[in-house]
Amino acid sequence: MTIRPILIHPDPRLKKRCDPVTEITDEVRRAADDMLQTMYDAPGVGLAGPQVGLMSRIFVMDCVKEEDAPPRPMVLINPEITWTSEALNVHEEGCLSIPEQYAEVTRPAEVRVRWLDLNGGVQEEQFGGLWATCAQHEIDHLDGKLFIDYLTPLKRQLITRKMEKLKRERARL
Ligand code: K1U
Ligand code: ZN
Repeated sequence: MTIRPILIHPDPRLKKRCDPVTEITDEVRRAADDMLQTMYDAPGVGLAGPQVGLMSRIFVMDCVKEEDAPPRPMVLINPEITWTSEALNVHEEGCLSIPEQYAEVTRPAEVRVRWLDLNGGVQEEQFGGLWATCAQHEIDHLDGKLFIDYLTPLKRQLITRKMEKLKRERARL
């Protein structure tokens, strides 16, 4: 397993809609393993393909919060939201592609998601709490959307300028 570098906004790959996975090959399985390791190492609770330059509809997440609970690493391929609750939830979001920036985003409180697992089996599950927020955040990544796209243009511009500065500083190192 390899930790892959995480792309930082602004990057054109983070604005593109990803292609469906057509076959679950060893390459897809390796990418999923690497993505999980990269997510845990960051650390984060989710990670989507385009964040590591993989322009395919795949994301990983593990939103288990309890210290003593076992981890629940999940790999979701070609995920689709099949139902959203009318009830909304406001959650503070972060993004591994926009380090150290956080903002409140309003989204459906619960979602049902259907996806393919690594064996090609169809799975469907209803998520609430951080799981629901994270799944929606990650599916947005697959559609080229970032959480800052929900903010005012002024806030978005401010964060984008900070990220441009961060990237310049990192490039000088
Ligand atoms: O997609 C990403 O950039 C990952 C992102 C997912 C996410 C976080 C919060 C709300 C919605 C979606 C992150 O994991 S940011 C880091 C983070 O939230 C975290 C880090 C360490 C421990 C717990 C959470
Ligand atoms: Zn993100």
